[in-house]
Amino acid sequence: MDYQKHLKILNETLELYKITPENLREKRKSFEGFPKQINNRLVDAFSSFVPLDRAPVWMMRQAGRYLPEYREIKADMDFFATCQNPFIAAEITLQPTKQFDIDAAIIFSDILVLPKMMGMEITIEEKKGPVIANPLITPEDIQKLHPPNPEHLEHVYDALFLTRLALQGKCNLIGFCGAPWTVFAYMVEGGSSKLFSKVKKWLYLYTEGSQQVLELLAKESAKYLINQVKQGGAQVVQIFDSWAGQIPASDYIEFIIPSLRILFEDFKKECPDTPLIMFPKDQNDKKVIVEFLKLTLNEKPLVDGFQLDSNISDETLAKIIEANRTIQGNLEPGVLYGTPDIIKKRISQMIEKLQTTRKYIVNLAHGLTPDHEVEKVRLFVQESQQQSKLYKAKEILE
Ligand code: 1CP
Repeated sequence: MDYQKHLKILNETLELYKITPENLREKRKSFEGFPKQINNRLVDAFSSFVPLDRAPVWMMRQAGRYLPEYREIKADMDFFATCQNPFIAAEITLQPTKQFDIDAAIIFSDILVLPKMMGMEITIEEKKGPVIANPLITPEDIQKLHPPNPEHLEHVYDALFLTRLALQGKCNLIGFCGAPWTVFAYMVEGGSSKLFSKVKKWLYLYTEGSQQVLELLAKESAKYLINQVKQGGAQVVQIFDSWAGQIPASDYIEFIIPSLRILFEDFKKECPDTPLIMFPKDQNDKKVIVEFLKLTLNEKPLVDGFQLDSNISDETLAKIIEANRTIQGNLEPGVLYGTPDIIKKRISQMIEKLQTTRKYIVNLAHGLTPDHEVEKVRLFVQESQQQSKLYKAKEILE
C-alpha cells in the first residue's frame, strides 16, 4: 500500500530533517534537542508560578472519524495498521492541529496497543469496536500473557518523535496508556461491554489472579509511558480509566488503586518532572480522589492532574483544587451537537466554575465521536480560548 500519498502535513518535516523509513529509527536514537517550545501552555498549567494568558485547550479523541482527512486514510488502512506505521500515526496526530488552534496534540494510538503486544489477539471492527479472539477466561489463561517485546512498541516512540519534530514547538505533545483496570476489562470481556459481568466475576471470584494481571499491566504500562517520554518526546502523559465507574468506590480503592500506585511510582521514579493526568471516569466519589491525593513520592504528588467527567461534585472538585492539582475538562461532548448559543453558554458556565484555579485545562468530559461536526468543534476551541482570556483579564482587573 502506498501510504506515502497520505503524508500531507508530515512531508515538510521529513524533508527538513531528511528522514526516510530506512533512517527513522537511527535518527531518533541519535537525535538531540527538539525545536524550541513556543507554546508551552499545557505544561505551564501544572506549574504554580508561570503566568498564563488563558487556559490551554485540547480535546480527547481529537484525531478520529469526525475528521474527513482521517476517514480518507482509514478508507485505505486497517486501524492497527495506522497505529503501527509511525508516519501515518504522526500524520493523523497532526490533523487536528492543522484544523484548530489547539494547545496539545495527543499521539494517535490506542489503549489496546499494549495488551496486543502481550499476547492478546485484537482487531477493531467497524461498528463493533475492539474484538479479542482469545480473552482471559480462567486464571490458567494468565500464562498466555507475556511482557511485550520492547521492539514491538518502538513504532509508538517513532510516531511521537516525528510528531514532536513536526509540531515545531507550537503546542505540547501528550502520550498515554489505558489504566490497568480498563485494559483488564477488555482482556476479560473480549471487547466492549454493557454489564462488565465477566471482569466483575474475575475481580470478586479470582481476586488473586486479577491482582496478578493488574500488577503486570501496571508495570508494563509504566515502562511504556517512560519510553513515550524519554524515547519519543512526550511532554505530558494521561492515563485513561474509562471503566473506573463500573465498581463501587470502596472496591476501586481496595482492588484498583494499589496497581495504579505501582504504575505512578514506577513512572515518577524515572520521569519526576513530567506531568501525569489521571482520568478515573465516573469514579467521582470524594473518597477515591482523596486516596489519589494521598499518593506521593519524595513528598511530590504522584498524580499532577485530574481529567474530570461531567458529574464531578462541587465537594470533590474543591478537594482537588485545595490540593493544588491541575483540573482538566469538562464539557459534556453532546453539547457540541447543539446550537451555537447553547455551546457558548455552556462554555461560559464551565469556565466560571473551573477557571477559579490557575491550574486549569479546557477539555471535554469524554471523547469526540464520529458524529461531531468539524465546525462545532472549531467553535468550541475558539470560544473556549476567547472566554478563558476574558476571564483572566477580568481576574487581573479585580
Ligand atoms: O475505526 C476507527 O477509526 C477506530 C476507532 C478508534 C480510534 C480513532 C479506536 C478503536 N481507537 C482510536 C484512537 C484512540 N483511542 C485515541 C487516539 C488519540 C485521540 O484521542 O485523538 C485514544 C486516546 C484512545 C483511547 C481509548 N481507546 C480509550 C480511552 C478513552 C475513551 O474513549 O474512553 C478506550 C476505552 C479505547 C478502546 C477503544 N478503541 C477503539 C474504540 C472504538 C474503543 C472504544 C470502544 C468501547 O467503547 O468499548
